[in-house]
Amino acid sequence: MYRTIILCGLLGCLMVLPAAAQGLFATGFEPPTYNAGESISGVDGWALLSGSAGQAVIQSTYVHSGTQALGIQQPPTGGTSAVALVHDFATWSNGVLVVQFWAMPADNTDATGAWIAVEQDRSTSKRSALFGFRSGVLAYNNGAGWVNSTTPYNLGEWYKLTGVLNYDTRKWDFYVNDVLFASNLGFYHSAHTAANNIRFYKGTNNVGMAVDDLQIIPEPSSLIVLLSGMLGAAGWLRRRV
Ligand SMILES: [Ca+2]
Repeated sequence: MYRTIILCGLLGCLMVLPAAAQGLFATGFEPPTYNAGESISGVDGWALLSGSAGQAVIQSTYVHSGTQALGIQQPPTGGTSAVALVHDFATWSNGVLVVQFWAMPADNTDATGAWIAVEQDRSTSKRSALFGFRSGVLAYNNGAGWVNSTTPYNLGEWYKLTGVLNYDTRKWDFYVNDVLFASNLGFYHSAHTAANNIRFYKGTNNVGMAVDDLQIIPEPSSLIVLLSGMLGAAGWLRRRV
C-alpha cells in the first residue's frame, strides 16, 4: 500500500511535468494578471524589497511584446531610490537553468547599473549569475566580481539577455541577443548551492530599464534527466509493489 501511494505520487509528478517544461516562471506582464499604471509590488508573487511602489510599475509606453511591460523606473516615476524587486520560483540545484528576459536600458552613466541577479533565499550573499547594464556597457560577473565589458548599449533599444547556468559545473554563460557574449563564468558566491529567486535591481539615481518576456526555464536535457530518473524510480517501484 505504502509503495502504491509513492508510485501514484510519482505518476502524478509525471503528469504535471509538461507544465514544468514550460518553465519555473514566465511572464510577459500582460493583462489581466498585470494592469498598466499599477505597481507590480504584491502582484503575481513579486515583492519589492527596496524602493517605492511607484518605481516598479506596469506600463504600456515601452513594450517588447504584447501591450504591457514592467518599468523599473522606466518611464521615470516615483523617486530616485535604489529598487530591488524579487520573484521566487521552485528550487533548482542540478542541471542547466536558463534565465532570460528582454530589457530596454534608460541610463548609460550610472556605475551601479540596472541588472538581474539569480539568487538563493533572496540573499545578496548567495548569488550565482548577475548580468545587465552598467556605466554604458554590458556587464556580468565572472565569479570574482563584476566585469564591465567594452561593448556599449544603446538607450531605448531592446536587448535579449540570457544566462545559461549549469548547476553541475557551477559555471554559466552569458548571451546577448542569442549570441554568446561571455562563457565559462564562475558562480558569484560559494554559498549559492541552488537557485530559487531572481532579483531585478537598479541603483540610486539610475533611470532604470523596461523589462518584458521574462522566462526561467530548465534546459530540455535537464528535464530529460529528471524525467528518466522519475521513470526509473516508477519502474523500480512497480516491480517491487
Ligand atoms: Ca509584454
